[in-house]
Amino acid sequence: MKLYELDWALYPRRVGIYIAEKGINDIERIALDALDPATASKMAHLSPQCTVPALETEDGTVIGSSVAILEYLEELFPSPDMLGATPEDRARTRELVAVIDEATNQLGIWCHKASPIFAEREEQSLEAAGFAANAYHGQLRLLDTMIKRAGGPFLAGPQVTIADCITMATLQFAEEFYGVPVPEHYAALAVWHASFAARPSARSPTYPTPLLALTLGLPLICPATRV
Ligand SMILES: N[C@@H](CCC(=O)N[C@@H](CS)C(=O)NCC(=O)O)C(=O)O
Repeated sequence: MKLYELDWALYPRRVGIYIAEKGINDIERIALDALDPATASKMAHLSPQCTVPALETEDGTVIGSSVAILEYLEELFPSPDMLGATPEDRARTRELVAVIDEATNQLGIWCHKASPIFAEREEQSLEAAGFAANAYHGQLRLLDTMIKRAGGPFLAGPQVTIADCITMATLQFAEEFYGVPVPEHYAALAVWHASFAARPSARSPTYPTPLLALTLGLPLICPATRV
């Protein structure tokens, strides 16, 4: 199997953190270069989504969505279980994934509409970005409530699930690439984040320095007003 990725970018990090947690060694990792003009056409050849991560399976099937990749790998490598042992546990994990997926979508809109890194590619709108910034924090607030109910130490309860990997990827990318911190007053989320960030799977990647010059400081350009 081959995993095509930008090894520092948000959605590929979901899979990178998962692979490290799971201890999978037999996937060939192919890192693309975000600064290489040829990368976009390489992605376009991989899948209709034209994005990474993209997993090419042994029979040549290409899976072009991070959550589908994680669920596929769970089927191939069921141990340790990172989805949930019962239908109810699996529903709980998927519920968390839906919340953080929506948070990630809103973070994406916030960045695409306000960060200078997208200024030449997309129409900018501080109004749209501001709505998205608040919606991002609304999803984090919801996650905070869900964590309290699950009782920890992980998002869905006693075991690490794909929801932890996906959430870590978003919070880490928001903080380290765009300068968006995890609000400390979402106490359960902040405690979970501090603890999961210390795991070897969550070690910070190296970001392309020329990009950081454009991305860091997003909240200074367009702050969230309802945090
Ligand atoms: N829904 C997709 C989103 C993947 C995605 O947007 N990946 C970004 C990197 S983090 C990408 O490849 N962007 C390339 C582009 O938009 O041109 C998934 O879950 O995998």
